[in-house]
This record gives sequence, C-alpha cells and structure tokens, in this order.
Amino acid sequence: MLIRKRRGWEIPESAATSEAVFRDRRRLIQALAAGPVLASGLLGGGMRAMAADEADPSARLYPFKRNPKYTLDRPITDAKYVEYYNNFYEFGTDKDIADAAQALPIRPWTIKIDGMVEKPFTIGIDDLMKKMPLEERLYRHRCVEAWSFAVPWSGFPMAALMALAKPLSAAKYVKMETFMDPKVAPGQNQFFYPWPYVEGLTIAEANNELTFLVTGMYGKPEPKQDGAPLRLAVPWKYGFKSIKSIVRFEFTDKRPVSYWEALQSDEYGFWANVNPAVPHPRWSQASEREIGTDKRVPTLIYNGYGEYVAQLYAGMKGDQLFR
Ligand SMILES: Nc1nc2c(c(=O)[nH]1)N[C@H]1C(S)=C(S)[C@@H](COP(=O)(O)O)O[C@H]1N2
Ligand SMILES: [Mo]
Repeated sequence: MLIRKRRGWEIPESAATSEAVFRDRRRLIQALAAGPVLASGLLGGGMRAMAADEADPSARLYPFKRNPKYTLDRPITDAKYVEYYNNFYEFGTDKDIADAAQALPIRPWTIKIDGMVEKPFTIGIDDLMKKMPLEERLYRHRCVEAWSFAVPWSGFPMAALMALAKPLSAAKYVKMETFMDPKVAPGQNQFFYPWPYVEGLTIAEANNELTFLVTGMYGKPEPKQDGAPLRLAVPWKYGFKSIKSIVRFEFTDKRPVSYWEALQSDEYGFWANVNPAVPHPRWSQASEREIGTDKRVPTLIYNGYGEYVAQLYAGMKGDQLFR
C-alpha cells in the first residue's frame, strides 16, 4: 500500500540522516529522467530564479524592523539549511524539494476570507501586506520529526488579520488551506493524500500574540519552498501546524480535520503542542537535533513558549493536547 511506503515522518531520524547521502545521486537521476530542460535548469541553477514577469513587488519592503520582544536561546540557523531542508509534500516527500517548488506561481496571489465572518472578501497578498503591521521575529521551529531551526521570520501577527476578517462570535475555529494545483505540484497527483493541505486553530490560538503570518525570512521575501507568499508560524506547536502557501482562511464552528490528522489521527492530532514528555508513537520527543550544528538539545514544553500559551489550555487534560 503506497500510503505505508515512504512517508517522511515514518523514517526514523537515523534513517533520515543516512538518506541524505543518497540525495545528490537521486537528484541527478531525477534530472536525467526528466530530460534536458530540467537537467540544465538544475545544473545552471536557473530554476531558482524567479521569472522576470513575476517580479515580487514586496521585495523592496524588506528587511522589516525586528521586534526585540522575541528572543532566542540559541544562534539563528544558517539560512542555507532553512532554504534547502524542507517539508512540503505538495512537491515531494523528501527534504530536497527546493527546485521543484520553483514551479509555483506566487503573483498574482489571492487570499479568500470567508465562512462565519461579517462579510467574506478576497484580497491580493500585496494589498494585504499594505494593511498589516510588518515586523521581524526570531522564533524557534520544532518539527514533529525531532529536528529544529531558529529562524528570523518576517510577517505580521495573525491577530491583525483576525481584526480585518471580523469573525462572527459564533465562529470557534479558523481553517487554513494551501493552494491546489496538481499541474505545478506533482505531489497533489497522489490521490491517496487528502489535498489540499489544511490546518486549523481555535480563535483564541489565532489571536494569541505569538501566532504569526510569515511573508519572508532572513530579511527577504519567503522562498517558494518555505511557503511563499504567506505561511503560518505557531512556534509552540509541531511544525506541521505551520501551513504553507495559504490561499484561504475559513471561519467555522466545527473543528477542522487537518491534513495529517486525516491521514493518521493516532499520530498527528489537532492540538500538536510540543511536549518532551509525550513521545510520538514511534519515537521520543525528549530532545531534538539542531539543523546546521547537529547538536542534540532537550526539547521544552510548548517548545519554550509556555509563558505565552499555557493559559490557552488551562483545564484541558490528556495527552491529546500534545499530539
Ligand atoms: N502546505 C504544506 N504546509 C506545510 C507542510 C507541507 O507538506 N505542506 N509541511 C509542514 C511541516 S511538517 C513542517 S516541519 C514545516 C516545514 O517548513 P520549512 O520547510 O520552511 O522548514 O512546514 C509545514 N507546512
Ligand atoms: Mo514537520
């Protein structure tokens, strides 16, 4: 059964590391199989450049002013790791999807805000950025696979988008959706995955001051492989909650079933708050590997952001908060 075959999160960390040894060889094989156009693109690095007719009008806005409130307990990860070690299943199930992701057109990019709101609307990413308070924040990012980054994200607090969206008081959740275009994202041709990628937060989580909508990183617009032109960063939750390349925010009174929850709900739940004491069913979450340094460091509850978010979960009990 294909679904059991080679899913990133089913590979134990040791196997995932040794897999990197094969990466360059596989890239070459893929390039050869795809024919001369792709092969020359890879060799020339041409596929990483944005086409001229797709110039990113937001580029001149960077860098954003850093908000000094959010500090790190470790050095910022070297940008090259964050840019070339990715999870983006739309473009493939391994970490090496940066070239494939260059096929995603990111202008024009329209975002729909609908469901239980005062008045549904759509807005282009550049118009949205004009209305939002732009800033840079240093956040840690902890993947459920037990690796981590420390990233300078550029973007705006999701609370500002919530104020623009004006959800009705009956709305309890916000459901977010990634683009759907199997012509540019080959992974979306795999019908056994529940496309499009979907994630959800409670209204209180979405309004929490930490919840950040990302338009860029390292003082520049977001690379396509990292979720351009708009992605989420919820640093106290496992990385799969931080949905990429968002096209829709739908307000609802029903708890959304997210992509990974739909695939395997016993392993990937709705809350997915980081907790070193609650192992994934197939591996420990007690520590994490810092990408770049390969240092093993202890994982912290709520990924170290408990002072901001623990109160969201007061009175709620059970391990399901942490899966
Ligand atoms: N649409 C979409 N969003 C996604 C994913 C994905 O496969 N598709 N992967 C998630 C996972 S598991 C992680 S760890 C982060 C990875 O972000 P990065 O590649 O920028 O490090 O994106 C998350 N958002
Ligand atoms: Mo992840």
